[in-house]
Amino acid sequence: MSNKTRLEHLAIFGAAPAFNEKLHVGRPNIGNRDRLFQRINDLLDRRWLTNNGSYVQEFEQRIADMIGVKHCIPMCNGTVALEIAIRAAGLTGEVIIPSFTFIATAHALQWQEITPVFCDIDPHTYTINPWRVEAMITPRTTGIIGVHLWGQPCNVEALTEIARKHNLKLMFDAAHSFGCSYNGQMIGNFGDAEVFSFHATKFFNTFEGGAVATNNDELAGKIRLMKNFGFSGFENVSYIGTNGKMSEICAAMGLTGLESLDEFVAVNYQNYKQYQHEVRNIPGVKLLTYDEAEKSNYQYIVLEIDQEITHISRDELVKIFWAENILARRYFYPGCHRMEPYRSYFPHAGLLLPETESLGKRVLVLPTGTAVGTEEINKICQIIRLVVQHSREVKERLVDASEELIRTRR
Ligand code: T4K
Repeated sequence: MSNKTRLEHLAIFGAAPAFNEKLHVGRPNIGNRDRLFQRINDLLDRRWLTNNGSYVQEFEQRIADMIGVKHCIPMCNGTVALEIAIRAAGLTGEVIIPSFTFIATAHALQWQEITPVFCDIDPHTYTINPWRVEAMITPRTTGIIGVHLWGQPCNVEALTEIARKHNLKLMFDAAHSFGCSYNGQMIGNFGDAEVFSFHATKFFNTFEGGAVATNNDELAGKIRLMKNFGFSGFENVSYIGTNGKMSEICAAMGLTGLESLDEFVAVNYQNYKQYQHEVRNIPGVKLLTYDEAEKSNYQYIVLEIDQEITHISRDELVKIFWAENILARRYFYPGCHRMEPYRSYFPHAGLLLPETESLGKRVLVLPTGTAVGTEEINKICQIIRLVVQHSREVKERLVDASEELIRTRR
């Protein structure tokens, strides 16, 4: 890892990259391998690999207890968990969601021929703007799905009030929010249901996985049947269903990860504080802050670039990072409304989404988690400082640097 103190040291201008190996956003956290291998041996010995095995049952109990929710039903991934929750809750017609989210939120609806209606975000919290939601309600609207973006809770009270007033279902895509709280209560307890993702890239993972949390017994009953083809006995099917089951090996990974959860959060917190400290005096660069009075998993390091001040755009900075083997991501650019099929269905959706359009151009996500340490963060922030300090010169020289570099370094 070389030191970067002058523009000639930047890889985009021909120097060696800051890191020999690519530094990814979303490098999985791995718990205690011995414990994991013990569990894998055990499930192999027992020859019970899936279909509500004992590890899945134990995992289900552990996560429900941790969240303090009546039901937290493990699934094969977050997207299928969303699809099942949407179906079980009886959503049809149109459902209001933010466009500023991962595409799975929209696809989980459209996959079932429910129209996602894109609502703008609040410019301060970046979560769905409740004051804009009401304007999007039509006679076809059956629900609202808020997204606790990057672990930042939505304005749950306002959304609950709107849902109650208009007799709509309220759900939350809580893919980023496992282990987070809102007003002291764990995420997983709000709305009709909340959906977690335990994908490899999340701070807590089960390789692939997800869960639906709900305090509604009837809804939980439906979800349990639907994730297992609708079977309510060996030869009795009660509903249309699918295969949303979590496997034993995924639950083994989950149980092992839970034993290291505090450590994962502590590392994320430490990284977050270091990033916060290092970028605090860089003009035009703002780090997304988490409310430290709440529980948080600190899993996303989100930088907002104000180009008016930095004179360097978010995209130029990302280009510079990639040349250094720092694979910063532009989550969630360009917004679901600018991706297919929604772009074709609603070509003018952006007109109603000014904050979404604007935020999508300003933010980038940086590496954190147990794969990143003090030295790496130091180096990343040194590069930001160097680039912002010499932004005008960087900009001029960038004109000559090719897009090709990003593509080939991936
Ligand atoms: N709702 C929201 C709001 C979500 O953010 C997500 C998923 C969902 C719903 C759906 O949940 P799941 O069905 O996925 O459980 C990644 C994840 O695949 C996705 O789970 C996540 N959100 C999204 C924000 O990020 P991509 O397409 O950006 O992934 P990819 O393959 O580019 O990986 C990201 C980085 O992680 C790469 O730089 C490489 C690194 N990586 C990845 C994997 C899989 C590793 O180092 N090791 C690995 O094993 O979507």
